Amino acid sequence: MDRDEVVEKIRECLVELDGDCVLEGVEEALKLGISATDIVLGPMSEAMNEIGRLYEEGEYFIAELIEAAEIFKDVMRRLDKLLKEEAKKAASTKRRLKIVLGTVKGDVHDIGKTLVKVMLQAAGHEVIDLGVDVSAEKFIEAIRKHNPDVLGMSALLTTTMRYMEEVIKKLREEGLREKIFIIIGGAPTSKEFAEKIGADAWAKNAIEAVRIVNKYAEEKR
Ligand code: B1M
Repeated sequence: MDRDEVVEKIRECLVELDGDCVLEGVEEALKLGISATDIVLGPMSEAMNEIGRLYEEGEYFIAELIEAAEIFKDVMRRLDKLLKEEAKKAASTKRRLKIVLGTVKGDVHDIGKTLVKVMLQAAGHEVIDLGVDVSAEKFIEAIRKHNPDVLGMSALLTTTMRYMEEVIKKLREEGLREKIFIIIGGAPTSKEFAEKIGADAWAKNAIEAVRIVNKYAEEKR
C-alpha cells in the first residue's frame, strides 16, 4: 500500500466504524513515515466530518457517533506519545504559559478540545482542563483560582458556540477580561465569529492553537 491508499484506508475504516481496521491502518501509516499529527488532523478528522454528514442524513444515529468517538480516542491513546513528541519538536516554547481550557456549557464534545490540550502541553504550556459542559461561573472560578494567561474555549454546536459570548460578557462584568488572552475554536466557529464576540483569537485546529498561543507568549515577554 502507498501513502494515499493507507490514508484512504484509515478514513474509510473509521467511517465504517471498524476500529481494528483503523488501528491497523494507523500502524501502516506510521511505518510509511506519516506523522501522528497528519493522521489525526487528516483522515481521522475527515472521517469524523463524513460521519457527521451521515448522521445529518439519517443514515447514522447517536450510537454511531459514540462509537466513532471511541475509535478516535483509541487512536489518540495509541498516538499520544508521538503526538507529544511531534508537537514538542515543532513548537516548543521558551515561555511557559498557564491555560484554562474547556468545552462550553451545554456541549459534551471533547475530542478536539483534548487534542488542543495534548498539543499545548507538549509545546511546554501548563493546561488546566475543566472538561466539558463548563459554565461561565466555573470558568471564572478557575480563572480566579489559577490566574492563567490564556482562556481557551471549544464548542461544536451552533447552539452552544453562542455561550462563548456569554462567558466573555461575564468576564468583563467581573473585571477579568483584560487580564486574559482568549482563544476559541471548534467546527462551527470562525475568525469572524471570534472577532464578533470579542475573543482575541480563533484557531482552525490544534496546531494553529499552539502557534497562536506561542506567538502570544513571545509578545507577552
Ligand atoms: Co455531535 N454533533 N452531537 N456528537 N458530533 C456534531 C458536532 C455535528 C456537526 C454532526 C452533524 O450533524 N453533522 C452536529 C452539530 C450540528 C450543529 O450544531 N450545527 C452534532 C449534533 C447535532 C450532536 C447532538 C445534538 C446529537 C443529539 O443528541 N441529537 C449531540 C449534542 C450533545 C451535546 O454536546 N450536548 C451530539 C453528541 C455527540 C456524541 C457525544 C455522540 C459525540 C461526541 C463524543 C465526544 O466528543 N466525546 C459526537 C460526535 C463524535 C460528533 C462528530 C461526528 C465528530 C466531532 C469530533 O470529534 N470531530 C461531529 C461532526 C463534525 O464535527 N463534523 C458532531 C473530530 C475533532 C478532532 O474535531 O472537534 O472539530 P473538532 O476539533 C478540531 C477543531 O475544531 C479545533 O481543533 C480540533 C483539532 O484539530 N478545535 C479547537 C476544537 N476546539 C478548539 C479549541 C481551540 C482551538 C481549536 O482553542 C481553545
